[in-house]
Amino acid sequence: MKMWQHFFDANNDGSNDLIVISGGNEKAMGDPVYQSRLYMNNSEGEFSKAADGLPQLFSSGGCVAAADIDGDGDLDLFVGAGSVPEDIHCHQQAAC
Ligand SMILES: [Ca+2]
Ligand SMILES: [Ca+2]
Repeated sequence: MKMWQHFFDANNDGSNDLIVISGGNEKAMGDPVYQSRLYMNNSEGEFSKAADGLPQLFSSGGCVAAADIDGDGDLDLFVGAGSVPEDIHCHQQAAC
């Protein structure tokens, strides 16, 4: 299992928050272990996991970046997909 993290200001309060994504091929697609996590900074350097900060997506991640894609002044997230565990498993078998 691999993890990627990125600090960005999710709520535009001047303090960087943290997103952590997971990827790999140890678990099947749809496994909750692939759910990305968002940790909010309380402006004193203490982070707490946001209960409903991100949509439920149980797919293997491969990268994460933040930018204001739609130009509304708020940062948007791009989470790139990693490998598809079932595809890798298939390619490892001669009969695929
Ligand atoms: Ca913040
Ligand atoms: Ca935006």
